[in-house]
Amino acid sequence: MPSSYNHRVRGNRASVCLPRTKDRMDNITIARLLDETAALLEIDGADPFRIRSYRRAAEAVEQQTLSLAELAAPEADPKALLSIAGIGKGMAANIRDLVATGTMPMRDELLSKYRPSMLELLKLPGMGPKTVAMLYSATGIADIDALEEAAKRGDLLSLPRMGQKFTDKLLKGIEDHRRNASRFRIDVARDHAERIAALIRQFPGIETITPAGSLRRGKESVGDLDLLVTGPACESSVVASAVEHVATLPLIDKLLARGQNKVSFTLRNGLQVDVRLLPRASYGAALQYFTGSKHHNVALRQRAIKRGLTLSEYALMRLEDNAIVAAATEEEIYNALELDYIAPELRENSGEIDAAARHELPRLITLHDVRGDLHMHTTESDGVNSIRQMAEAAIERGLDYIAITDHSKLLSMTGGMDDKRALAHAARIRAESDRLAEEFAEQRGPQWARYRRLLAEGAQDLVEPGIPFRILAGCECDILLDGTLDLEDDTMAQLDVLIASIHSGFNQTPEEVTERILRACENPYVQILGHPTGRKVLKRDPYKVDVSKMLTAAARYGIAVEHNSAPERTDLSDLHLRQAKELGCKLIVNTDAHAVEEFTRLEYGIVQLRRAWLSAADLINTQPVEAFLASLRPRP
Ligand code: DGT
Ligand code: CA
Ligand code: CA
Ligand code: ZN
Repeated sequence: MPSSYNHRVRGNRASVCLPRTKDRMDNITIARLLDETAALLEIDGADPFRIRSYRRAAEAVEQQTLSLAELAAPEADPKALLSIAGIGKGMAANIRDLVATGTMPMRDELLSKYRPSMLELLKLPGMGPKTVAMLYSATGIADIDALEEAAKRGDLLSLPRMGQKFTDKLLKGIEDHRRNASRFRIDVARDHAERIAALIRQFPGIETITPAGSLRRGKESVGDLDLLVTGPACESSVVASAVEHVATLPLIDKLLARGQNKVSFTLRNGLQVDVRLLPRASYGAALQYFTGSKHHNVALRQRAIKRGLTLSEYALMRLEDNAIVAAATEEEIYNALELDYIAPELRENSGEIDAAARHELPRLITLHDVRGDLHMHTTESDGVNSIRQMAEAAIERGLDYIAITDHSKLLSMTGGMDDKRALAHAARIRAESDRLAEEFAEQRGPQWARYRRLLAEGAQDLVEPGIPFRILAGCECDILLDGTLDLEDDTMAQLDVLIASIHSGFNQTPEEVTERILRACENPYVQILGHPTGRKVLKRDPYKVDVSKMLTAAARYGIAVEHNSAPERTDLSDLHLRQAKELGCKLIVNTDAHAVEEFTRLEYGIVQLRRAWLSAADLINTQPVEAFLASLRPRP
């Protein structure tokens, strides 16, 4: 997935570089203060958009090579700050305050009520902003260590709603949090990789930046970032000044190491980054080596040795005379070892080398194979866009059909629908679908608009839109604690697509939750199991469901199992996905988008499917809409 960053950087390349003044506040300090303010606002339960504007500003600031303190100085052009993307009027005023006084009024006010370390507490189960604030005012506890001590001493038991059960759950949550604290989710890691790549690319003579390591292999979380850089500026005779550029990037928090062609540093959030600058001639060997995994590399080196070769981060060489056999590209290296090219997602030493030798690697699914997205929300429940907006965004992304699946009534905080509303919503969805079909027939509307635009842009292999885009009427219906469903059978019978999901009762025993899901599967109207394990990456363990039993039941009833692409979910691990395929489950990959922007999540789902060796044919929403509908569990 995350391929090389070859694109041109847009934006704030400075024409005049102002000198940095030592005693002025540096960018990273400003970014830290803005980020801290975002944390305090979050504890205060502020509007998410407001919180995000501080986080965005912090990112924009640390991305700047110009000194913000200079730009915010009283003598500077007042427009200078505003020219930075992500900084508006209000934020510019905040930054001026920070630079002039070291703080700003709102931050001071928040700091009189909270501590920034309380943000960590929000990451624990059962700890929302209100609880965290109550805890602090009652006990002064503001960080995880203090909370753990208090919980172990039994000090929390006297506080409202914090009984023994809560305390036990909390202690387990603290343990999990500690274990996961040093890892970062794939989407977070990728955002950082892109931001760093944009900065590195500002140096002339750098052509390609590729994230290697676990990020390139598509693991759902990564320990650190491994960025490989090449271009004329990376040839060994000149690499020193490019290394200097990387070692002085504005977003570096701590510089850990700096070698001839390697720089290691950490970002403010603790993420470690290893950057290696490499000559073109050995880029492929380095890419192969630093992509890993370690086990894949060990097996590959053994294969090399059997052929009288030796494989290193510099080249594949002949043992007898050190002649280079391959080094510039990974393809050459794999081919010289008599292997088909192995996609990074497969490099876990789980049979990929044998399969590559026998030319039996699967043709892995790609983003473009997906034709329909069957799980998304609109303003009818907790989404932020309309039916029409979701459809237009899906068309823009090249999809052929979607299902709108708002929540059912159990999730009252999301505005979930009762039977009557579900049917009325379905009627509106179908009306919108019909409207699109009419527009299509008259050669107007979003499908034709997109086609004409791409045509004008000179797109290759463009085909005229063949059939009208379809919006299917669905619902994400809650599975109640006892395994019954939140809508009447008669209602479900009138929908095109029915997803059944669990959003409650996470404390059920393994037997209870397994029984609950099996019972739901017996309902003949259930067609798709939504986010079937309920895990939250690095945050919440899956429900204690017996996954084998669940998948077996789904296969027996012809229920499709959803792989949810939200990067915090990606519900089914690669192992579960492989198991699902072996058991003959129908699989479906969805975005669960709550906003048009969230369609881009699909790639995080796809990358896990690839890690599970899956092809387009292993998913049912890679089919055209009629075939897809025919693949769903038939209605009684
Ligand atoms: P992570 O960062 O924990 O999510 O996982 P990786 O796979 O990115 O591991 P990392 O960052 O330690 O190393 C990146 C790649 O470099 C790794 O996948 C394989 C290669 N590599 C690093 N150290 C060694 C080593 O000592 N032996 C071998 N064979 N390969 C190594
Ligand atoms: Ca790594
Ligand atoms: Ca590393
Ligand atoms: Zn959903």
